[in-house]
Amino acid sequence: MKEPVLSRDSALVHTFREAWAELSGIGRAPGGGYLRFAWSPAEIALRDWFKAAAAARRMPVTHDGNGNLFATWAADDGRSGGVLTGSHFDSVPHGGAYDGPLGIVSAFLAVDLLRERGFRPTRPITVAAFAEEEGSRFGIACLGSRLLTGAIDPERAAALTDRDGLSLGDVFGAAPAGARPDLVAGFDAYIELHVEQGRALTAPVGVASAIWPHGRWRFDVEGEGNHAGTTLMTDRHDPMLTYAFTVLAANKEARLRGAHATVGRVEVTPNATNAIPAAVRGWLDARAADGATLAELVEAVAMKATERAGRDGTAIRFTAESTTPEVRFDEGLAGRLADLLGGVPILPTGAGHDAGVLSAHLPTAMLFVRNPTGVSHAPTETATDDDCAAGVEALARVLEELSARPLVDHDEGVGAP
Ligand code: HGY
Ligand code: MN
Ligand code: MN
Repeated sequence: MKEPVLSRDSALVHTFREAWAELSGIGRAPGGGYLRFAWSPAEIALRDWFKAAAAARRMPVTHDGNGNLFATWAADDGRSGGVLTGSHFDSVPHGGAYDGPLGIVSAFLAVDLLRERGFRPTRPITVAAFAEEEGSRFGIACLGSRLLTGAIDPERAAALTDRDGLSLGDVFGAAPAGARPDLVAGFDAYIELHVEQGRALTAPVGVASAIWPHGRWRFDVEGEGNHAGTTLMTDRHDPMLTYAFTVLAANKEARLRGAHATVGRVEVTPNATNAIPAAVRGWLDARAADGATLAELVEAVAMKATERAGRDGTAIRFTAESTTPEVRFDEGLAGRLADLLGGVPILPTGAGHDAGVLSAHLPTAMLFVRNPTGVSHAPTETATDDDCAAGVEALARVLEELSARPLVDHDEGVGAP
């Protein structure tokens, strides 16, 4: 793979390193990685960083009533529209440093780079921080961008509760604003830079072609709580057996289909060493290259788990909590950006992003920054400063291109020539 013509000048690497250091201590978890749940003190500190970074660049900050923040570099002639870029601050529990924040820090640094080069936007450039992308607190992935685009009802969102029973409405003090078509329609395009979350990208920067369809299915297994020591084995209705079988079935059915599945979260009632559980609740994360395979995978797991429950004398129920259809990014835009960046790779991802939600509403593209180990959603997630600087350079070029030669000319409301 030829290395793309992206400057890796040491000044930019140094600038990135300095900016990155401002965030790297925020939300660091004692057990490793980061704890940056939406609206937790750590994520609020990152929101404060966002506001300070915007103020330092004379970029007014607005919000959409759904927890999403926007900082805008206005066009000299006051024109509206323009390019939206950004990502999210929130993390999975003990997640890595780069998943999300890299896209926001890179966006502000790209603005700096363009200003240093004397660029003046003919269309605004807006940096966004989307709320609750991981769904680690309220269970729905991309909650902020789904609210913004009307992909989830604000009343339903307000009723979502976290593991302490606090609802989004409690956090917000009211129902979120919900769909803001006025805001979304104002942008010409959305560009999200994100650390790659697999090992497929072998160049410093790549462009996304698609996001695999994926989702989260909660499964509740009801059994019969009893004494761990005195209950005869033949008298037991142990939901942990059905749960364990479901986990193994998910792994097997995914491998059979070249799909991905795991159960990373479980709750046991009463969760006591010397009691047969009364109930076990697990969450299946399943993903596949196409929707039909994903549906078949989940169907197969549910069927086998239900058969097993019959044998265990338990009952199992599956509930889809958060599903995301396949996203195929605009091929023309992806190709145009890959060419602009010197012929960088174009590749799909199995990870969900706010870009996946926005892509249903405006021309959207993603830039990936190489992840040398492919590890993500874990403390050891990493990217080199060199590659991150190449990402800033790439994003600056893309923003300049799309701000100077917009995809949609709001004045005439037609596609750019
Ligand atoms: O879970 C995902 O795919 C993303 O990292 N939120
Ligand atoms: Mn993530
Ligand atoms: Mn992410």
